[in-house]
Amino acid sequence: MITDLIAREILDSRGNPTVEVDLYCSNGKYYRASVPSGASAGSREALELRDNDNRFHGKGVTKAVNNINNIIKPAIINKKVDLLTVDEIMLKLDGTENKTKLGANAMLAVSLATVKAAADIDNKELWEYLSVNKVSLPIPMMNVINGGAHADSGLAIQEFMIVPVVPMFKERLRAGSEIFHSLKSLLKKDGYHIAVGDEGGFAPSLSKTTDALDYIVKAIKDAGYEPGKEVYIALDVAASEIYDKATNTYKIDNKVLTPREFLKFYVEIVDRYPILSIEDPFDEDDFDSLQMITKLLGNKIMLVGDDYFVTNKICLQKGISMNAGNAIIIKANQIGTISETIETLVLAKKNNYIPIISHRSGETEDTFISDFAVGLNIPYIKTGSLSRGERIAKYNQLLRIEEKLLRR
Ligand code: 2PG
Ligand code: MG
Repeated sequence: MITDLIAREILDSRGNPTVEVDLYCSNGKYYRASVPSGASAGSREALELRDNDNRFHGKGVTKAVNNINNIIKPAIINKKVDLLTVDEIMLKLDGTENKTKLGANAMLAVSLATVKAAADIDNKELWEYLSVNKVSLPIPMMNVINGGAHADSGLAIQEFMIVPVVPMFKERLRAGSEIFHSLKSLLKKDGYHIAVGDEGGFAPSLSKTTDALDYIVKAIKDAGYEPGKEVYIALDVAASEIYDKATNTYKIDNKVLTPREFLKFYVEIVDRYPILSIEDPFDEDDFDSLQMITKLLGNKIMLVGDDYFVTNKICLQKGISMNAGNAIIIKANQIGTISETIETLVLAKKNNYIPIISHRSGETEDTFISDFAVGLNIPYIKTGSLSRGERIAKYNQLLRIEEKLLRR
């Protein structure tokens, strides 16, 4: 039984406030969870409730914290420690389409803590508790060069990721680290800054997409791996951030491209580089262009919807009905509860959309997504670069889970 719930305002990896809760149960223990926050958030995401007052430049979350302490808590005290029960109570209490009453940040913190508690009460590891049948370690998509809204590198594309597909998670992580350090040496040698962006990737002042891609290919080779065989490249364009609605154009590489020209650009780079996936290639409202690129490149690479689908069944259903995209980013805070996140995941799998579990650019030390990836057999995980504690925490948790699985 749930006996108490305490919410508080903590800071995320960018130093902005976010929500943390401790959920107390009748076994005398408490379970802690905290929620992440995006910078390039999709406009259809559930509401992240912020105070918008004079504290923390308006980013305080005391309203969300108070909603937990004053509205959610009395409704779940003495209830069973059960995800569906708790989520249902919160969804009823909120009663809005976009979680505008309670805030998705408030709801997710409680939802997360509830699953953690339920797993422990069941004497299971979180990944084990979440598992349906098959479990697996995900392939990491590691964001080694940051651009867009995550860094002031000058690069239009938000994320340049390396994707080591070698067997064993441990070896994938090793490859990532080795390539990250090779890349650091290469950039340093050429006189670029090696400071890192929000997700721990480098933010060199490169202005051309292909320059960043060339550096990555070189770094993969320098570290002793074969590009296009052992290690691939993934991009998150987060195109809504470089889109100009008035002219229906995109700003990239000091050029202004129409959707058609942008499509041609994608075809060219996919031809030239070992690219495995492209996320949010066009503005989040332009499903037609997503449909077009899926038709053109869908049998070769993953076309991933993040801002397009926002982990929302209805948005994903639109993509499915149009054959727009063939993969989906799963971020629990886009929708607000774990049970809805699982529903969207199930819908994606049923329709052969490849799921990719993801962190946010503003993170905490919570490693829930690592367990979620393994337990729900999600093939890919995006959780940043090979630096910054909040990113590494997720990778380290995956190492521990792999070790445990090997000993079984
Ligand atoms: C994304 C994410 C995470 P943000 O766009 O995929 O990398 O960024 O959390 O800023 O939306
Ligand atoms: Mg994205």
